[in-house]
Amino acid sequence: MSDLRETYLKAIAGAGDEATLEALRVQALGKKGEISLAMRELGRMSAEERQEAGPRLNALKDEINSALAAKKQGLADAALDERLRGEWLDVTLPARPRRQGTIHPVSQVTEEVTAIFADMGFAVAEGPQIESDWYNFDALNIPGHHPARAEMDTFYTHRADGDDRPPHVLRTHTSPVQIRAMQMQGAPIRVIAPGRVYRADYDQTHTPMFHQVEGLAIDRDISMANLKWVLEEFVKAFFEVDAVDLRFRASHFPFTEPSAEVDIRCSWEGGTLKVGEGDDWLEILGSGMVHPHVLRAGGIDPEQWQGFAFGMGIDRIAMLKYGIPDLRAFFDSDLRWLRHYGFSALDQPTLHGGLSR
Ligand code: 2NM
Repeated sequence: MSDLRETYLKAIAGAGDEATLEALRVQALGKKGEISLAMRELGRMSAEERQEAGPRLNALKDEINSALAAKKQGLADAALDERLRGEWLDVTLPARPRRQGTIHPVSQVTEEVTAIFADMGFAVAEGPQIESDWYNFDALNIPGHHPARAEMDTFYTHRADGDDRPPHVLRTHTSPVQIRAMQMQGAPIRVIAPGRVYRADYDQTHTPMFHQVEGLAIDRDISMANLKWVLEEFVKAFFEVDAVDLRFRASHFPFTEPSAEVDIRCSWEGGTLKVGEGDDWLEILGSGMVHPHVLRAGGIDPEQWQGFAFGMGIDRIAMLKYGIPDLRAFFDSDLRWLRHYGFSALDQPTLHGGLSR
């Protein structure tokens, strides 16, 4: 019987899988197993012999059962360890570019613009997309009767029946963000306000939602000369050229006086845009000195402070820089378009790393 014990414990210890263990169990403890047969022999023994052999066989049966259970658990633990080793994954590794989603050109260009202006000391300001008509119009020197209100193709919200207050609007520009920034921060101030804006207009070059970035710099002694330098630095950095030629054309906006539209010298040789050379001019933004009424609406004393402001379309400068022909495709969510024009999540625009690669 001690032979039996040693044989089985050794075989169990050496078993490599569950099937082998089960075969051993049947061989020892099954209906016709060796130990079961030995137990059947007990009936033919004398009472004395039985008293001695019975407990020993029972103990052996228990011992083999425990050894089988322990080995089974050991095999399961080893299998799990093996699987964990095989499926090990470093979740801190960067995602594989291209097989994941891409950064939309509007997001990429917003980051580029933000990096350039941050380098010149401009902070980013944000505000609501649904605005009161005061922030969107009145504060910007656009009174109720002003034609600019009609020209803006504004989207209006509805008031409840009997509520006579003027309705809120979807902001038609990000200027209300700058009014809020002036009110919260006071002067001096240097901010840009990038974000979504809305106008009821849809054709080849207009979508009802588009993106703008506006800038505002207010201090005691700010002039158009500062505006010109800041815009030159911006255009050079954004289009990644060493020299640019800017042209200021007198214009009119209700919120600036004087106002100017800014063109950059360019060429369109072979259908591709080159900035800083050639005989063509490309309009890229509007600008001017902030109107005293606007400063006052922002809680800033126009006798003490003055500043410049500018605004441009992010979608438009994204098209120009990256050669994207159709504005409307920007917002179609077409995955093939996004894979073609989108950016890798790893391509973070920085001034030192190069804005685009
Ligand atoms: C433009 C053109 C000229 C502008 C004005 C302001 C504010 F709020 F400070 F008065 N922000 N942006 C501005 C000025 C925007 O967009 C074509």
